[in-house]
Amino acid sequence: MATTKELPGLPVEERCLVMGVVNVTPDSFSDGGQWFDSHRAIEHGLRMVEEGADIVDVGGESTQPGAQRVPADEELRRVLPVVTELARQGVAVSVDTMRAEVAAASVDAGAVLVNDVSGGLADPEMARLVAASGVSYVLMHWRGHSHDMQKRAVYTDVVQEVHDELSRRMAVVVDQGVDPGQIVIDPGLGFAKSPDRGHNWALLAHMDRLADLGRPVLIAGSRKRFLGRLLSDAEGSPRAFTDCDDATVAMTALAAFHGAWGVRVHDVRPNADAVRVARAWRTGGADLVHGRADAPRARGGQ
Ligand code: PMM
Repeated sequence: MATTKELPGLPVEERCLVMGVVNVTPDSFSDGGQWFDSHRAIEHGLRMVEEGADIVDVGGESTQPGAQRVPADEELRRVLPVVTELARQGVAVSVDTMRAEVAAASVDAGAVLVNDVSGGLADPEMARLVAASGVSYVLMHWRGHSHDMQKRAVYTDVVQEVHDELSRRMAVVVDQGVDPGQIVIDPGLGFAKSPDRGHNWALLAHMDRLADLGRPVLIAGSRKRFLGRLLSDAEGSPRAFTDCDDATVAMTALAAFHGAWGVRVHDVRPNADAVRVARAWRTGGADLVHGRADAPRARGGQ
């Protein structure tokens, strides 16, 4: 599985890329409320770049299980100032949205990646917008909106079904004009995947099957419920998501080692370290310079 893929507007590194998450929402399960204020969100995004984020993913709508939708104008109000300022400062900005209208305004404001958790299913205009703008596009496996998505976590063979559903979605968006070279695929960990039935782990274990689709793979399991479930205490109570960052780093190291194109994470610095360790391990240090990996901006200078 190749780690290096050129995608429009995005950095190219030999190692796995790190996408830092800024949820400009009052209610995301992983960091809800912390970055709801746009100034704080911008500062947080810039800090993540200093810590080693290659891309900053800005979202204005929570997609946690059970979440209700926010109106488009409110989503725009949340994300646009943050996208605009980060892009102005030279950050590779991704916009996490299911709406073509929000994606279009964000691309106009400088976003280089549209991260659509619905894989084009939530908004029939999305594929055409992505095609016309030529930006990179994360196409995620999705079976329906968050308010009832866990009811759809029913599979006979989760790896095969996610593979086939992603393949069909890719064909549809390509038919609508998207160039396959714009697409990153994502198994959608936690989206219509049951933490009780091991769906997320099966997908991680068989990431190579998804890579067979011929496009880079993004792994976005940071702080998700299946990690908390894995690390449940002796009484069976899940570990709080706030205490799952170490497990996230372990997942990042493994995903990077096994060829993920990128990881989407909340706590950037340790994950930026992990992708460098994975790269050095995988290559036996062949591309290190005097034993050094590439440094994040603040640590190594420009
Ligand atoms: N998960 C969330 C939000 N955006 N984007 C992609 N591509 N893949 C994901 O799995 C994904 C996403 C929800 O998690 P959060 O509350 O931590 O942002």
